[in-house]
Amino acid sequence: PQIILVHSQNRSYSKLNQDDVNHFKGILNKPEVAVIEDLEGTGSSSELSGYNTDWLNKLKGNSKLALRPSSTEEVSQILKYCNSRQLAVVPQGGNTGLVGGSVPLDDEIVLSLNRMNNIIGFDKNYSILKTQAGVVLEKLIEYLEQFGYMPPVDLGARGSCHIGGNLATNAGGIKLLKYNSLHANTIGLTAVLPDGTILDNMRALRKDNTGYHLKHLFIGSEGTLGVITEAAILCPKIPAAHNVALFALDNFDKVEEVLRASKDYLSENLTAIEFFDSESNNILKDHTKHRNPLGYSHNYYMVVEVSNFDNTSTAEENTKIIEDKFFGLFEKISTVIEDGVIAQDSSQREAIWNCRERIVEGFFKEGMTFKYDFSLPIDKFPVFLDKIRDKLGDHARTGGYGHIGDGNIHVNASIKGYDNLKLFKELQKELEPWVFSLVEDYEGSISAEHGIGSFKAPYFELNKSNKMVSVMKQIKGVLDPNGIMNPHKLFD
Ligand code: FAD
Ligand code: 2HG
Ligand code: ZN
Repeated sequence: PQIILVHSQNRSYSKLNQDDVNHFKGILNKPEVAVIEDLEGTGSSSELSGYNTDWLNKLKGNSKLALRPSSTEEVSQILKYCNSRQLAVVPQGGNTGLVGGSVPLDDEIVLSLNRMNNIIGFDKNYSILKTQAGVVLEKLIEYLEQFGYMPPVDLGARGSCHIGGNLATNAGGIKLLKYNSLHANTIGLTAVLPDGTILDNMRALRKDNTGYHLKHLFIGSEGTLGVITEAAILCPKIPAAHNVALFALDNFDKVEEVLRASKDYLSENLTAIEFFDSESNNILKDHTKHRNPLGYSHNYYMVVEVSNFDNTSTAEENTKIIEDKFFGLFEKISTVIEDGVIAQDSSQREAIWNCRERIVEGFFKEGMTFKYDFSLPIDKFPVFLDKIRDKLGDHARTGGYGHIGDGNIHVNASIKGYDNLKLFKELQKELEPWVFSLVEDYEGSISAEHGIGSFKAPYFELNKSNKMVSVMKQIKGVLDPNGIMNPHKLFD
């Protein structure tokens, strides 16, 4: 069983009452499914417990009410009322966030987007997808396939995360290297401000230079400025063919060499490049059913995905093009790698990707995990990992993996099991101020892609200049003067 860290804060928001609940029942379509409540706090609603608990099982909020609107108009009415009553609100997508941003810290109302799950359509002329925010990413992948397109973003949580959550966190993932960020690919957005104002920017024009691009304020704002309800997203073509290779290497200099060679030689055909170290590989073996075809004796592993975009080729020609690319790459790195394997079919492709993507699951099963998500100069990755390992000693198993092509390393360190909360907290006290200031010394970022949430909020200001924080707080003050949106997330 997982221990849940109960987070309780004293704040000056109004206390939810029966009149509030009745009001929401009156304004929402299908109140029997749109309003989930346990005002008395009897714990009778197990459904509500899911809305209160984060993916990592580290946080357990105390919300008595989850609302599930079905339209932008309903979101507007909810927020308008909450704003006037000074009731705090946590927007929630698929609740897969890893930084304690998507659940209440106290008794905030959860505003879930999970009923706003309609795909609006796809414009093939301009390859723009229009969708409601609560659509699960995997559903968008499946929908776009019929047109030969795909979302520009993909990540391990694709089966649960919402596109709205992806936008609210500006999620990165495995495709960012090739297809760029959601900031770059979002053409239109509808967001609802805390006072109920609907900012509808869904005209979805590729070019529109009329004033400030307000949509960017909501992308990556982690639910602190308003609720994203719809989006229009530029989507790339599914490549005509693709394949994946796994390489094993004995030191980090060689990892860098393979990165450079892959970028140089494969150029636009390189669609993903990821790495993981031996401890991450061992964790995968110890806690999941996934097995590394290159074994467990190497120090580093890299996953390289190559795609071909030439639609005029036949399937055989496509396979040959990809093969040639890999053989060319092999020639360049044959003296650098210790071992390598190319997938022979789609199930082997999946198996190779699982070696990288299921590491998260492995650490989760090992025990309570310190999870860091840094951007760092690449030459600092190994020294940084070593320093964290030294600091934690035998108390934790520490691994490094991630999106090496983007300069983004995930450091996971798990203590055994979920029972020793005292040890976790002691280590955390030692580790965090030190580790976050080290990132600052290296001129990196304390969040490459997961966001700040509540876990990193105490350190956010360390990593940004005072002037930048001050402007951000001013923006927050203008859009959310009563501070009802996702309190204590982002800003401590
Ligand atoms: P939630 O977890 O529900 O919410 C995340 C934040 O966004 C919260 O602050 C919430 O308040 C806010 N929010 C959600 N929806 C809205 C909305 N409609 N309007 C306003 N605010 C909103 N992240 C990466 O960047 N890259 C990865 O490679 C990656 N891989 C992952 C793999 C696994 C197995 C898991 C569990 C997580 C991974 N994540 C990754 C983290 C997470 O999946 C992403 O941050 C994802 O974008 C969150 O989407 P969600 O719908 O689950 O949002
Ligand atoms: C990934 O890239 C995700 O697998 C999760 O961003 C990383 O859990 C983590 O630390
Ligand atoms: Zn990641």
